[in-house]
Amino acid sequence: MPAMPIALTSRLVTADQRDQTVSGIRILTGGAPDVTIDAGILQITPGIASLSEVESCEEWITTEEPRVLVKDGPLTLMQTESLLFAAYVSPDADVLTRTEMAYQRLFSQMASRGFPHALRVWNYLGQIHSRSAEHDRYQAFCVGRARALNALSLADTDMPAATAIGTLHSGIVVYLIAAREPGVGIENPRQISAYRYPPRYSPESPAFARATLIKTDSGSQLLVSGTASIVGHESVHLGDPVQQTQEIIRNLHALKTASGVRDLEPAWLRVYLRDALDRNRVQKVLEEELPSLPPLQWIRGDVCREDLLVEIEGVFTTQF
Ligand code: 3EB
Repeated sequence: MPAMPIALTSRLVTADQRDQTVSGIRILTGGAPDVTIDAGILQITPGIASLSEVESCEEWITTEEPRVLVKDGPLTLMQTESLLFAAYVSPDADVLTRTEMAYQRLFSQMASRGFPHALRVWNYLGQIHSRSAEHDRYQAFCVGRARALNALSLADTDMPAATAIGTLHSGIVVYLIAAREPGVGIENPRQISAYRYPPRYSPESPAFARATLIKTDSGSQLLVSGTASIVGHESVHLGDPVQQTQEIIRNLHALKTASGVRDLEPAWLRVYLRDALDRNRVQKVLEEELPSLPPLQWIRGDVCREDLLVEIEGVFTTQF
């Protein structure tokens, strides 16, 4: 665990709850990929669309002041005393090369600024299932990411929690939160670690951890990666959003147990649906299976395996 607690919190807020006195990142839904700076906040538009009636947005914030703000071509970043928030937006005509460039640029900034540990990374790209040569674009993305990270010899234990989702826009959007001290990578005993998947899913395995456990000034937080209906390395319950959601809840539960922290509960969850029409059925499963329903954000997104319909991520905390 980090020696010092990390001053990071995350939440879902509506427009009137936004607070200008904090710094961090705010994730906006709707619109094409873009990043703007609003005081100490990087406002990131990954190109995803909300399926919620009440528009809420995800914020990852710190009470620390912004010390460095940079906007330089595809890269935007903001640095505080103990955290680095960075985003990279680029065209995605050549996904493999562009992803490799994005990761090289982001991770070299992390290293040179003294924040070598990525705690959480999000990746969005358009047309995630279309094929170029023998690979689909998610696989090309995995190869580009792996090339950049292999060059840095990133240890398995330093893999960040991550998301990789397809959008209806074009472009690659990668954003991350990095720290001076590492979090603890948590793997799910019900699933093979993604970085050990057999090559049939991608010639280079996906480089991410199932979750990152961090210690913050308000207790332990488990930053949970996009979690799908995968057991071992196989997709299960093909075509059935209800059973996929039930499997995801088993995965989330196993992850929570594997973290070794007692009394963790979801502070909020983001649900990606391939098909907006599945929402009511998926919501019913969450209502039935979770002891109390946390704030939910519904997003239309393509899970990176074509046979999967639902993916859920979020943050579990000891205070709720
Ligand atoms: C999976 O478990 C589902 O490539 O960064 C989830 C989260 C998934 C992150 C990534 C992929 C990624 O394999 C897909």
